[in-house]
Amino acid sequence: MTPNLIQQSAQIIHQANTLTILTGAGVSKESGVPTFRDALEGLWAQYDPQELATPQAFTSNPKLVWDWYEWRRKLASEVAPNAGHIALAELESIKDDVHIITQNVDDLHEQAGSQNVIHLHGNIATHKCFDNCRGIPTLIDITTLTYNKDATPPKCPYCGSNIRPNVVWFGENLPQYELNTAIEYSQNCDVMLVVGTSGMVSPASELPRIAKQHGAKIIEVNPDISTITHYADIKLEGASGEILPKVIEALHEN
Ligand code: BV8
Ligand code: ZN
Repeated sequence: MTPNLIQQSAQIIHQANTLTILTGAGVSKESGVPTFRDALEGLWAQYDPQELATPQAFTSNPKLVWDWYEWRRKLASEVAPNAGHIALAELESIKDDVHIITQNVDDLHEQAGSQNVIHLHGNIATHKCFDNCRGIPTLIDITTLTYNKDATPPKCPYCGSNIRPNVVWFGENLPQYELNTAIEYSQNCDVMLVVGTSGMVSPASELPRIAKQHGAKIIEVNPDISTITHYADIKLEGASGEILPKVIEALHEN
């Protein structure tokens, strides 16, 4: 990928008043978090992620789905942010008015020092009552519960229903505040940096389109083609952990 594209991207970011960043599983790949389509190993390999990540799957086989999330939660708790996360956190310190919107359920952006990250699809490290018996969401700290690890999922201490991960499943609405804020940040940015997403899942996949329609420049970082690529102004083809530090370096030269 030509250094010139890095320079151009740094120039555009340097001139931006408001920068919105949308990330997907690709930004966490170099930390060792499998992308959504890769997160199917071992006994889950025969399942389609969109089948597992649904309220129907949890209702019909709570243990299978719970254990899949426990495997992913444990993995996410054992890895560290990579140079891509760190570069984005640095971008927040270099420029005012930078907003990060993520589809990821890990907290690697926060671990890298990013503030006010909008999690569109929830957070795998927190849990709630499946029936939200005490209001949406009825968050439950499972570390305070004693339950038999083999008889998973644990039960809600208030109503006895199953406890589930505090993530957004397919067919479920996104949390209202996060979605409205993400749409606002997409409508009001000069530049949107889209990092490591295939752009296959809506409404997150619509945010770059909204930004483009509102006049923003779109810079995409991805080693592969996504649904955003054809309308991106600049495509930085490669791994975010390698490319984003170079963009920061070029920004310092600006
Ligand atoms: C909703 C949390 C209203 C859980 C997730 C039919 C047609 C169109 C849409 C629909 C349809 N039927 C239903 C829908 C709507 C549906 C949807 O979009 N389905 C798709 C699959 C067709 N959306 C929903 O259901 C949403 N809710 O719409 O509510 C509603 C209600 C009722 C009925 C209808 C509508 C809820 C969606 C949220 C689901 N939860 N995650 C969990 O994590 O388990 S989605 C999950 O998958 C992730 O959060 C993320 O959003 C998505 C995965 O996408 P990516 O992050 O982009 O990851 P992916 O693996 O795809 O790609 C990785 C990319 O990284 C690749 O491009 C790769 O090249 C790149 N990469 C790899 N390495 C690197 C890299 N990039 C940079 N550096 C690297 N090193
Ligand atoms: Zn309950």
